[in-house]
Amino acid sequence: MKSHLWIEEKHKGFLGMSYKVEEVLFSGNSDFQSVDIVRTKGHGKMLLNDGLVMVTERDEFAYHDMISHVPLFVHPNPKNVLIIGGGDGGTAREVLRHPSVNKCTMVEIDAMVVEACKEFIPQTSKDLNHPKMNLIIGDGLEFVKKTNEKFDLILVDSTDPIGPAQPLFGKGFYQDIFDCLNDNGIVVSQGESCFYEVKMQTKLLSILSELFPVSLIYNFSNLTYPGGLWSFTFASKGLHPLKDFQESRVNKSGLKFDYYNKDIHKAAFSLPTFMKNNLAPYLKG
Ligand code: AG3
Repeated sequence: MKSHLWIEEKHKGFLGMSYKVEEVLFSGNSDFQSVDIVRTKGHGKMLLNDGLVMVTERDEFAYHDMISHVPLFVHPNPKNVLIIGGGDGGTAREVLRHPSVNKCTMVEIDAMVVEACKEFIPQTSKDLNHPKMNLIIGDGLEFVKKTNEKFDLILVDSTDPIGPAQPLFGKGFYQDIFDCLNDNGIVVSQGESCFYEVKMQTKLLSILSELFPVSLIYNFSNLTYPGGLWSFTFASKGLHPLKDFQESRVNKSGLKFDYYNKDIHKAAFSLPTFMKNNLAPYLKG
């Protein structure tokens, strides 16, 4: 049946972004959050957690290209990758395209997100059963505290810092991340809106800059996160995202991307002046 519904993400009590819904595919409440998948008229299928847009088929490529290929092309030989969160599977899908990666562990707290995406959004979830995948339903915070495994790359693919993801923006978590990264390891994290979340970005970067010799932030734009322009933080034990970027590797890889390319890789680290001014004390490397 054709629906007459619109869905609206309400952001911070002062902004609404609404989308015409053609069909509600899934609605559930997990132990952690509400999980909805709807088919929209303009953006394909859309996943929302607690009413916030996580993924749409139309623009997820921008986010998933930029969280993964930037660090994967900076690290000279990424083999062991850890994703915290990322239940929709889009980040894993991109990581697994790099042949150097021989294991991709993903620790997602919410089984309902994984199951619902497997059923309704194969575009992002299609590789979650890949033989190189080690999918753990569990708490990422606990995992990095307890694991003895070392990773070349950790990608923190979280929701906003409210609800279950809140501790993923704290110092204890990043200390544990530091400890389970290899000597030339990199951590890239979902870094929120540079317009609406200045405080959060400042806090996250100040934590990263206390722990890591390199702490930077880069931007990409998409359609469905509030404000459109969005950020990832980049922190490492030494590798620099521009100085250690061998751009010829991108073409040599033979991989094709709809958002990422060697020019956007470099441009993404050029920041608007207001961001430089806000974040200057914490940009290192
Ligand atoms: N992670 C969520 C990014 C933040 C979206 N925020 C919002 N709509 N208010 C996306 C997960 C993709 N794998």
